[in-house]
Amino acid sequence: MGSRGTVWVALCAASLAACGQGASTGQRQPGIDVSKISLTYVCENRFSAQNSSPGAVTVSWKVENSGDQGTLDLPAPPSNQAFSETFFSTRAIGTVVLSAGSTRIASVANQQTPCTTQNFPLVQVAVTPATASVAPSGTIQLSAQVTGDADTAVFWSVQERNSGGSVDATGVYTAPPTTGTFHVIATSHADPSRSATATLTVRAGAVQVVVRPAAVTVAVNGTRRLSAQVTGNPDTAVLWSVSEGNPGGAVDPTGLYTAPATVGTFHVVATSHADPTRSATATMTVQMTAPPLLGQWDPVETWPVVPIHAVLMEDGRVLNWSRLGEATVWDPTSNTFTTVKAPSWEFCSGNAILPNGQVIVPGGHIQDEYGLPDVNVFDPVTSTWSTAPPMAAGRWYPTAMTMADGSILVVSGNTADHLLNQIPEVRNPDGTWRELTGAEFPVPWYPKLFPAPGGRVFMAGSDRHSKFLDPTGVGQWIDGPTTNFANRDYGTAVMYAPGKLMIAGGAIPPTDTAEVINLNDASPAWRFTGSMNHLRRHLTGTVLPDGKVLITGGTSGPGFNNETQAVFSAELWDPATEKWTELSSMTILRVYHSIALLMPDGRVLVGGGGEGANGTDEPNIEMFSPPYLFNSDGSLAVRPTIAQAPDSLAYGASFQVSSPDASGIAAVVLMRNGAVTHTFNSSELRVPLQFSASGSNSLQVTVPALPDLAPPGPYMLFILNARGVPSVAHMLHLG
Ligand SMILES: [Cu+2]
Repeated sequence: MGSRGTVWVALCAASLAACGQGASTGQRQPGIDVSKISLTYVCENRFSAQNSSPGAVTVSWKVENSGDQGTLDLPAPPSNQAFSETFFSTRAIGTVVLSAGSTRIASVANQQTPCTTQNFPLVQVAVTPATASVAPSGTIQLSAQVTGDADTAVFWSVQERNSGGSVDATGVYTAPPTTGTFHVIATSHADPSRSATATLTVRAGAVQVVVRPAAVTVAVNGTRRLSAQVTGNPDTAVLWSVSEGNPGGAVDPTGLYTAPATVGTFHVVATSHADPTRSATATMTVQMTAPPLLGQWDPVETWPVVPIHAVLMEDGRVLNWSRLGEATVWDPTSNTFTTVKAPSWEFCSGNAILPNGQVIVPGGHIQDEYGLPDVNVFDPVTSTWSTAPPMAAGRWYPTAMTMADGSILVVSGNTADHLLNQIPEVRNPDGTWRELTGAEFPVPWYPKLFPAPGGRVFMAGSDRHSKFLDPTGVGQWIDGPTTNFANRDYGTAVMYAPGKLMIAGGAIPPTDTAEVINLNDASPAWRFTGSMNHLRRHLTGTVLPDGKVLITGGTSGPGFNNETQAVFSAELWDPATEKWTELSSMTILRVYHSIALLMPDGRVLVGGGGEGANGTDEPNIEMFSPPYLFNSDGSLAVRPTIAQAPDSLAYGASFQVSSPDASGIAAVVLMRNGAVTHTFNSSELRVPLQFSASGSNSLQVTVPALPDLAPPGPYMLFILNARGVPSVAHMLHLG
């Protein structure tokens, strides 16, 4: 309130007329000194009542000749100013009369002056879109912009309550099954007297069909999966067909196209079931040559639990846990599982890896949106959990990450009291916690946090306003650049090279856009890179040792977790060309609560999904072998091998890697072991190393001097040949 008071005083000084001089015409009344109360017109339908009497008073207002009225509790003046001011809005336009009981205090006309930031630099809320049409039971993402206060949070509500549909905490509106006109309200958290309304017309509108990809090149007899998106009708089914009939190939009811044995250009049509007059077409170019290598998915493997959280430990085993069931360790060498019951319910916690290789799990689950302050640590050497000193308050949906000095930063999440935990906390290397009270801020759940140059931390979303955190002392957020797309709710983010980030997908309805930033630049700025082949939400990005970014999972459909439009194909982004290549498709849909994790053998574990948001529970994984593991004819590539390398490295050290393939090595990289949940791996980093040949069987390699972009902990050392084929990793410890 203090900042708004300051603004108001400045406003009065700048414009006496706007401060309602002479507006106070009341007379003394028992109990209330009406001369101490005045009324001011501000702008639009906004008025202000000022109270300079020593105590709080209650007054009423009404718009003359209308039924519009209300009461105001005017607080006593704050200690640092002569009056308190209370703003209110009318619905009717006319002269407003302020009264105490039956005594008239003041009146002032609505001058119908537009509000501008000059005459009303206070909290203001806007909602986009302000008007929209949506199909019955359909969904639409609304967004709210709050200006005039650092606290830009809003509360969402539907004016018509249940009969008007529902809106979730992120602004996703779900229409009722009936048609009508309804209103969704965004109310400022900083100033609950401020709100904005979107008007939504629910009607069975014109059906729209979209097919992705719209153009495909495929080899003779090859296959390619297409997807269709129907909007404007709750019946999203389509009928697939090939315009040219059999000579043009075949398409099955799921959109899987099989090319004919002859070359040519053909057309696959998706026709709306709800409205057969609406359709969309993909153009299929069939050629003799084999398609580019698309990677390979291994068969589905059933797991004891849904891997919602997964951490690659220093010994190559994967610690994972779910909502239901107990935490489990998977040993990929023996394909066995060991149950390791955790001391707390760790679902929806943060996950990170300590410099000593132990897994730290801050926070956890009481019930949906209520978080534990518990901190548990898993030791891979003994395969046991231990409890550690708790945080100051609970955290449900926080992000935990390891910083350059080895301390653990935890940001966001809900407390045990169902409040957003706005104070970041740091676990010092000695295991004690300190609160970053100088960095109190309503950071949305599971923020995308990365180490940044200079010991800082960079937050890359999921909202548009990226920030730097100075974690020293009591901490401080420093505003960073704004992203180009909207809020990437349940999008993904990766650091594919030191200081270089990509964010992709997310939002409702989902986006196919991706953006990059280079934190090493003097003035880092987000810019769009190529867009993915598919719209994706609940996708997971995984950095590969060659620096390319693998995207798996997600859905193209609207709503929070739309399984009907899950995306099965993987995609690969090449930082050299900034282009995407669509890769082959997995078997199981992977949306909310699915994960992806780089393994030491260069494959990517993709699994999970479900146990929330009406999702299908998927206690299983699929291993993906990226294209870099194959020759161009599809046979397995011969991989370079590491004969010997150190088990631990110090910053700035120079070390030797023995390899019979040393002369053909083109890259040596450290990949930090991953810890992944909810679309984001908060531990994985890729650190290319300087190296030179040292004889024909050895490489001389240099470790970065600083931990800024390579925090201490377990890493995978890969060597790659000139074709980009990676070795199996040698696991080691940095720092
Ligand atoms: Cu969750």
